[in-house]
Amino acid sequence: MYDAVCLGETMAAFAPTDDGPLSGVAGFTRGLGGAESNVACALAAAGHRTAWVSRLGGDGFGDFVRDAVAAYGVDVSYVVRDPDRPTGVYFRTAAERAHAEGAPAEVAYYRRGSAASALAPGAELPPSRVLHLTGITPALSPTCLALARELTVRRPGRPLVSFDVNHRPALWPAEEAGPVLAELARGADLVFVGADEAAALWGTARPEDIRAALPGPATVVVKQGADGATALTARGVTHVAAHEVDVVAYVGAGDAFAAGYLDATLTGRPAADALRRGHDYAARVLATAADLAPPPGVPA
Ligand code: KDG
Repeated sequence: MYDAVCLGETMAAFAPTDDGPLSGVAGFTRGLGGAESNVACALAAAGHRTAWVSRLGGDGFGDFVRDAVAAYGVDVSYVVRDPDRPTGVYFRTAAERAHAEGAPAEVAYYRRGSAASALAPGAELPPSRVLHLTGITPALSPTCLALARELTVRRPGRPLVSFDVNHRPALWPAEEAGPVLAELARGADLVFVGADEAAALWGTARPEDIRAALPGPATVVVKQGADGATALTARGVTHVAAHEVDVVAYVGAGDAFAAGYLDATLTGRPAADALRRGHDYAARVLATAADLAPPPGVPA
């Protein structure tokens, strides 16, 4: 029995070595780009028995992603290699510096038809205490959407289903994503959502209104950026302020927050501790350019 199983696509992610728009950036550094595997890596690094379930191409990027995730102590034996499809790839600009110049961050995905987009109902998942999913998977293909629906059906004996809404406007517009992500969130036991993304998807950033829009999950955690985070559980409402951080890059911070919250939940801690641990994990990632903290024993 695993403590956590995380399912979703991981790409070879290319972060720029220079500022500016994609058209002008000449150099990139390769890393891991996968919200769910980021959570798996952080939980494994914290000592939890963790597996990542996905599909990768038979290419060199697939080898890189598999080995880089495994280096955190995550079991990658449930990852299927598909020789007929590529591993997804994405490039991004230096988001925060681009924002400072008033330009939006650019993300260029090369993932349509990727090996992971062929994930489908019936995927083999080992038994676990927690199953972590995100709203990225249903945006990848009709079969990925069907799998997300299958995994969020309430049935006796299922793991605690954790769902990070993770709306990606580059994959689908809010009008299309909103109802689907609400449906999937209602089938989960623990939902993470940013106040800003809830506003874009469902027209409200107020934690109580988001909770009312998502009847079903036992717990809804609303991330409010520098204002902290609020957990709405069956026992009540808990708010914990965020740490003050000199932000280097936001990418990966939401995944780190979810991992911290899940780490505390797996060890039986109450919501206030889980929120605090979420902030602790997020702060470490916010203070670096990387999407996730390095594997244990490797300097940042
Ligand atoms: O969550 C941080 C990145 O790793 C993530 O955005 C990449 O999974 C990703 C996606 O699909 O956008």
